[in-house]
Amino acid sequence: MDSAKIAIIGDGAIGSLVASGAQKTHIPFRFLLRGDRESVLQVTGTERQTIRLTPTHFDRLNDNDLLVIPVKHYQLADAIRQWHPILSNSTAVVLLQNGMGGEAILSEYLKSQPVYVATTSHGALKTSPLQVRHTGLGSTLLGRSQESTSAAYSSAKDRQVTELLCQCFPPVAWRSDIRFALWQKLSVNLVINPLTALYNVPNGALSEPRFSDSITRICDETSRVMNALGYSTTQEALEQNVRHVISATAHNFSSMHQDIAHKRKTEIDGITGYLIKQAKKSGVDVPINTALYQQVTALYEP
Ligand code: KPL
Repeated sequence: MDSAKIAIIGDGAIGSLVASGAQKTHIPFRFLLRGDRESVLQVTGTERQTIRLTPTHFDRLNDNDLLVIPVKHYQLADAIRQWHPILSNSTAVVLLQNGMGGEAILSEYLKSQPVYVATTSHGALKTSPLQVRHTGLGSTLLGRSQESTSAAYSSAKDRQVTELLCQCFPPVAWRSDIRFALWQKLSVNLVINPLTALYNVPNGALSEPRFSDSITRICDETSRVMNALGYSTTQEALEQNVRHVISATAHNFSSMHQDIAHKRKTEIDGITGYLIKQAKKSGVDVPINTALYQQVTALYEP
Protein backbone atom coordinates (compact mmCIF):
# COMPACT_ATOMS: atom_id res chain seq x y z
CA MET A 1 0.00 0.00 0.00
CA ASP A 2 1.30 3.47 -0.94
CA SER A 3 1.99 5.81 1.97
CA ALA A 4 -0.91 8.16 2.64
CA LYS A 5 -0.98 11.64 1.09
CA ILE A 6 -2.76 14.76 2.25
CA ALA A 7 -4.38 17.43 0.11
CA ILE A 8 -5.41 20.70 1.71
CA ILE A 9 -7.91 23.04 0.07
CA GLY A 10 -6.57 26.60 0.04
CA ASP A 11 -3.41 27.80 1.77
CA GLY A 12 -4.94 29.58 4.73
CA ALA A 13 -3.34 29.82 8.14
CA ILE A 14 -4.68 26.58 9.64
CA GLY A 15 -4.21 24.61 6.42
CA SER A 16 -0.59 25.77 6.30
CA LEU A 17 -0.03 24.44 9.84
CA VAL A 18 -1.32 21.06 8.66
CA ALA A 19 1.07 21.28 5.68
CA SER A 20 4.07 22.10 7.87
CA GLY A 21 3.24 19.17 10.16
CA ALA A 22 2.97 16.89 7.12
CA GLN A 23 6.34 18.08 5.90
CA LYS A 24 7.95 17.49 9.31
CA THR A 25 6.63 13.92 9.40
CA HIS A 26 7.45 13.21 5.72
CA ILE A 27 3.85 12.85 4.57
CA PRO A 28 3.44 13.98 0.94
CA PHE A 29 1.10 16.95 0.78
CA ARG A 30 -0.19 19.55 -1.63
CA PHE A 31 -2.38 22.63 -1.53
CA LEU A 32 -5.39 22.72 -3.85
CA LEU A 33 -5.65 26.30 -5.09
CA ARG A 34 -7.82 28.21 -7.47
CA GLY A 35 -5.78 29.28 -10.48
CA ASP A 36 -2.05 29.18 -10.89
CA ARG A 37 -0.37 31.02 -8.04
CA GLU A 38 2.35 30.45 -5.51
CA SER A 39 1.23 28.87 -2.22
CA VAL A 40 2.43 29.64 1.32
CA LEU A 41 6.18 29.06 1.50
CA GLN A 42 7.11 29.51 5.14
CA VAL A 43 5.52 28.51 8.41
CA THR A 44 7.01 29.85 11.63
CA GLY A 45 6.33 27.76 14.73
CA THR A 46 5.52 28.90 18.24
CA GLU A 47 9.23 28.50 19.13
CA ARG A 48 10.09 30.74 16.16
CA GLN A 49 11.57 27.88 14.09
CA THR A 50 10.75 28.35 10.40
CA ILE A 51 9.87 25.55 7.98
CA ARG A 52 10.09 26.02 4.24
CA LEU A 53 7.27 24.13 2.57
CA THR A 54 7.93 21.87 -0.41
CA PRO A 55 4.59 20.49 -1.63
CA THR A 56 4.45 17.44 -3.89
CA HIS A 57 2.35 17.31 -7.03
CA PHE A 58 -0.30 14.58 -7.35
CA ASP A 59 -3.57 14.60 -9.26
CA ARG A 60 -5.78 12.21 -7.35
CA LEU A 61 -6.42 11.03 -3.83
CA ASN A 62 -6.71 7.29 -3.15
CA ASP A 63 -8.63 5.34 -0.52
CA ASN A 64 -6.12 5.81 2.30
CA ASP A 65 -5.39 9.49 1.55
CA LEU A 66 -6.96 12.48 3.23
CA LEU A 67 -8.58 15.69 2.02
CA VAL A 68 -8.52 18.48 4.63
CA ILE A 69 -10.91 21.40 4.12
CA PRO A 70 -9.96 24.39 6.27
CA VAL A 71 -11.63 27.08 4.14
CA LYS A 72 -13.92 29.88 5.29
CA HIS A 73 -17.56 28.96 5.65
CA TYR A 74 -18.64 30.99 2.60
CA GLN A 75 -15.96 29.39 0.38
CA LEU A 76 -17.00 25.81 1.10
CA ALA A 77 -19.60 25.18 -1.62
CA ASP A 78 -17.31 26.41 -4.43
CA ALA A 79 -14.33 24.54 -2.98
CA ILE A 80 -16.02 21.16 -2.80
CA ARG A 81 -17.68 21.61 -6.19
CA GLN A 82 -14.24 22.19 -7.70
CA TRP A 83 -12.28 19.47 -5.92
CA HIS A 84 -14.57 16.52 -5.24
CA PRO A 85 -13.74 14.91 -8.64
CA ILE A 86 -10.17 14.13 -7.49
CA LEU A 87 -11.39 11.88 -4.64
CA SER A 88 -11.79 8.10 -4.74
CA ASN A 89 -15.07 6.69 -3.40
CA SER A 90 -13.49 6.08 0.01
CA THR A 91 -11.09 9.03 0.43
CA ALA A 92 -11.67 10.47 3.90
CA VAL A 93 -12.53 14.16 4.08
CA VAL A 94 -11.98 16.31 7.17
CA LEU A 95 -13.90 19.57 7.50
CA LEU A 96 -11.99 21.93 9.77
CA GLN A 97 -13.61 25.34 10.02
CA ASN A 98 -15.30 27.84 12.31
CA GLY A 99 -19.05 27.81 12.49
CA MET A 100 -21.54 25.06 11.68
CA GLY A 101 -23.70 24.05 8.75
CA GLY A 102 -20.81 23.05 6.47
CA GLU A 103 -21.53 19.32 6.79
CA ALA A 104 -24.85 19.75 4.99
CA ILE A 105 -23.07 21.53 2.10
CA LEU A 106 -20.53 18.68 1.81
CA SER A 107 -23.24 16.02 1.79
CA GLU A 108 -24.56 17.40 -1.50
CA TYR A 109 -21.31 16.47 -3.24
CA LEU A 110 -19.79 13.67 -1.15
CA LYS A 111 -22.20 10.77 -1.55
CA SER A 112 -19.82 7.89 -0.86
CA GLN A 113 -16.79 9.38 0.94
CA PRO A 114 -16.54 9.20 4.74
CA VAL A 115 -16.73 12.76 6.05
CA TYR A 116 -15.26 13.82 9.38
CA VAL A 117 -15.59 17.13 11.21
CA ALA A 118 -12.99 18.71 13.43
CA THR A 119 -12.65 21.73 15.64
CA THR A 120 -9.33 23.16 16.70
CA SER A 121 -8.04 25.61 19.28
CA HIS A 122 -4.66 26.15 17.55
CA GLY A 123 -4.06 29.78 16.64
CA ALA A 124 -2.43 30.80 13.35
CA LEU A 125 -2.06 33.98 11.36
CA LYS A 126 -1.21 34.65 7.73
CA THR A 127 1.36 37.41 8.07
CA SER A 128 1.83 37.79 4.29
CA PRO A 129 0.53 35.91 1.22
CA LEU A 130 3.46 33.48 1.52
CA GLN A 131 3.98 33.35 5.28
CA VAL A 132 2.10 31.89 8.22
CA ARG A 133 2.81 32.08 11.93
CA HIS A 134 1.62 29.54 14.51
CA THR A 135 0.42 31.94 17.21
CA GLY A 136 -0.84 29.54 19.84
CA LEU A 137 -0.62 25.85 20.59
CA GLY A 138 -3.95 24.12 20.90
CA SER A 139 -5.60 20.78 20.26
CA THR A 140 -8.09 19.32 17.82
CA LEU A 141 -11.21 17.19 18.31
CA LEU A 142 -12.38 14.92 15.50
CA GLY A 143 -15.47 12.82 14.86
CA ARG A 144 -17.76 11.48 12.14
CA SER A 145 -20.10 13.87 10.37
CA GLN A 146 -23.73 13.28 11.20
CA GLU A 147 -24.78 14.24 7.69
CA SER A 148 -22.82 11.47 5.96
CA THR A 149 -24.15 7.95 5.47
CA SER A 150 -20.96 6.69 3.80
CA ALA A 151 -20.55 2.93 3.62
CA ALA A 152 -16.78 3.49 3.89
CA TYR A 153 -16.91 4.35 7.60
CA SER A 154 -15.38 1.73 9.90
CA SER A 155 -13.57 1.90 13.20
CA ALA A 156 -10.34 1.08 11.33
CA LYS A 157 -10.96 4.09 9.04
CA ASP A 158 -11.72 6.30 12.07
CA ARG A 159 -8.40 5.25 13.63
CA GLN A 160 -6.43 5.74 10.41
CA VAL A 161 -7.83 9.25 9.90
CA THR A 162 -7.22 10.20 13.55
CA GLU A 163 -3.63 8.93 13.41
CA LEU A 164 -2.85 10.60 10.09
CA LEU A 165 -4.24 13.96 11.20
CA CYS A 166 -2.49 13.62 14.54
CA GLN A 167 0.87 13.06 12.82
CA CYS A 168 0.68 16.43 11.10
CA PHE A 169 -1.55 18.44 13.42
CA PRO A 170 -1.06 17.13 16.97
CA PRO A 171 -2.71 16.52 19.33
CA VAL A 172 -5.95 15.10 17.92
CA ALA A 173 -8.56 13.42 20.10
CA TRP A 174 -11.43 11.30 18.81
CA ARG A 175 -14.92 12.36 19.90
CA SER A 176 -18.00 10.25 19.28
CA ASP A 177 -20.03 13.30 20.48
CA ILE A 178 -18.29 15.73 18.11
CA ARG A 179 -21.47 17.78 17.57
CA PHE A 180 -21.51 18.77 21.22
CA ALA A 181 -17.87 19.89 20.86
CA LEU A 182 -18.81 21.86 17.71
CA TRP A 183 -21.63 23.58 19.58
CA GLN A 184 -19.25 24.46 22.40
CA LYS A 185 -16.82 26.01 19.94
CA LEU A 186 -19.74 27.77 18.26
CA SER A 187 -20.76 29.23 21.62
CA VAL A 188 -17.27 30.75 21.92
CA ASN A 189 -17.36 32.19 18.40
CA LEU A 190 -20.90 33.55 18.95
CA VAL A 191 -19.55 35.80 21.70
CA ILE A 192 -15.98 36.65 20.74
CA ASN A 193 -16.24 37.08 16.97
CA PRO A 194 -19.10 39.60 16.62
CA LEU A 195 -18.22 41.62 19.73
CA THR A 196 -14.53 42.01 18.86
CA ALA A 197 -15.41 42.91 15.25
CA LEU A 198 -18.06 45.46 16.20
CA TYR A 199 -16.08 47.14 19.00
CA ASN A 200 -12.71 46.83 17.23
CA VAL A 201 -10.95 45.25 20.22
CA PRO A 202 -8.66 42.26 20.90
CA ASN A 203 -10.25 39.19 22.51
CA GLY A 204 -8.97 40.11 26.00
CA ALA A 205 -10.92 43.39 26.07
CA LEU A 206 -14.12 41.37 26.37
CA SER A 207 -13.30 40.74 30.04
CA GLU A 208 -14.09 44.44 30.71
CA PRO A 209 -17.35 44.93 32.69
CA ARG A 210 -18.98 46.84 29.78
CA PHE A 211 -19.30 43.53 27.86
CA SER A 212 -20.61 41.44 30.75
CA ASP A 213 -24.29 41.79 30.08
CA SER A 214 -23.98 41.02 26.37
CA ILE A 215 -21.83 37.94 27.05
CA THR A 216 -24.36 36.58 29.54
CA ARG A 217 -27.28 37.19 27.17
CA ILE A 218 -25.54 35.58 24.18
CA CYS A 219 -24.68 32.51 26.28
CA ASP A 220 -28.22 32.37 27.62
CA GLU A 221 -29.74 32.35 24.13
CA THR A 222 -27.19 29.78 22.95
CA SER A 223 -27.91 27.46 25.88
CA ARG A 224 -31.66 27.65 25.19
CA VAL A 225 -31.16 26.67 21.55
CA MET A 226 -28.76 23.87 22.51
CA ASN A 227 -31.20 22.52 25.09
CA ALA A 228 -34.04 22.64 22.56
CA LEU A 229 -31.89 20.56 20.20
CA GLY A 230 -31.09 18.03 22.93
CA TYR A 231 -27.59 19.21 23.95
CA SER A 232 -27.70 19.62 27.68
CA THR A 233 -25.89 22.72 28.94
CA THR A 234 -26.43 25.92 30.92
CA GLN A 235 -25.72 29.61 30.37
CA GLU A 236 -23.23 29.46 33.28
CA ALA A 237 -21.28 26.53 31.79
CA LEU A 238 -21.06 28.18 28.36
CA GLU A 239 -20.08 31.53 29.85
CA GLN A 240 -17.35 29.96 31.99
CA ASN A 241 -15.83 28.33 28.90
CA VAL A 242 -16.12 31.55 26.87
CA ARG A 243 -14.37 33.51 29.63
CA HIS A 244 -11.60 30.92 29.74
CA VAL A 245 -11.01 31.34 25.96
CA ILE A 246 -11.13 35.15 26.30
CA SER A 247 -8.28 35.08 28.79
CA ALA A 248 -6.32 32.32 26.98
CA THR A 249 -6.43 34.32 23.71
CA ALA A 250 -6.39 37.82 25.28
CA HIS A 251 -3.78 39.26 22.87
CA ASN A 252 -5.29 37.77 19.70
CA PHE A 253 -7.59 39.52 17.29
CA SER A 254 -10.45 37.19 16.38
CA SER A 255 -10.83 35.99 12.81
CA MET A 256 -13.95 38.14 12.38
CA HIS A 257 -12.13 41.19 13.68
CA GLN A 258 -9.39 40.55 11.12
CA ASP A 259 -11.91 40.00 8.33
CA ILE A 260 -13.59 43.34 9.05
CA ALA A 261 -10.25 45.12 9.52
CA HIS A 262 -9.10 43.86 6.10
CA LYS A 263 -12.49 44.57 4.48
CA ARG A 264 -13.12 40.88 3.81
CA LYS A 265 -16.35 38.97 3.95
CA THR A 266 -16.99 37.46 7.42
CA GLU A 267 -18.15 34.02 8.57
CA ILE A 268 -21.20 35.49 10.32
CA ASP A 269 -23.58 33.23 8.34
CA GLY A 270 -21.89 30.08 9.62
CA ILE A 271 -21.75 31.38 13.20
CA THR A 272 -24.57 33.72 14.30
CA GLY A 273 -26.58 32.97 11.14
CA TYR A 274 -26.45 29.25 11.95
CA LEU A 275 -27.67 29.85 15.51
CA ILE A 276 -30.55 32.00 14.27
CA LYS A 277 -31.64 29.26 11.83
CA GLN A 278 -31.55 26.59 14.54
CA ALA A 279 -33.40 28.94 16.91
CA LYS A 280 -36.18 29.44 14.35
CA LYS A 281 -36.54 25.69 13.86
CA SER A 282 -36.76 25.16 17.61
CA GLY A 283 -39.03 28.13 18.36
CA VAL A 284 -36.49 29.92 20.59
CA ASP A 285 -36.17 33.74 20.54
CA VAL A 286 -32.61 35.02 20.08
CA PRO A 287 -32.88 38.85 20.02
CA ILE A 288 -29.30 39.74 20.94
CA ASN A 289 -27.84 37.32 18.39
CA THR A 290 -30.25 38.67 15.77
CA ALA A 291 -29.12 42.24 16.50
CA LEU A 292 -25.44 41.23 16.33
CA TYR A 293 -26.04 39.45 13.02
CA GLN A 294 -27.57 42.58 11.53
CA GLN A 295 -24.81 44.85 12.86
CA VAL A 296 -21.96 42.66 11.58
CA THR A 297 -23.64 42.21 8.20
CA ALA A 298 -23.96 46.00 7.93
CA LEU A 299 -20.19 46.40 8.57
CA TYR A 300 -19.27 44.52 5.43
CA GLU A 301 -20.34 46.20 2.21
CA PRO A 302 -18.87 44.28 -0.75
O1 KPL B 1 -11.89 30.84 16.80
C1 KPL B 1 -11.62 31.98 17.12
C2 KPL B 1 -11.64 32.99 16.03
O2 KPL B 1 -11.01 34.03 16.14
O3 KPL B 1 -12.31 32.72 15.02
C3 KPL B 1 -11.40 32.35 18.56
C4 KPL B 1 -11.54 31.10 19.43
C5 KPL B 1 -12.42 33.35 18.97
C6 KPL B 1 -10.01 32.85 18.83
O4 KPL B 1 -9.76 34.13 18.34
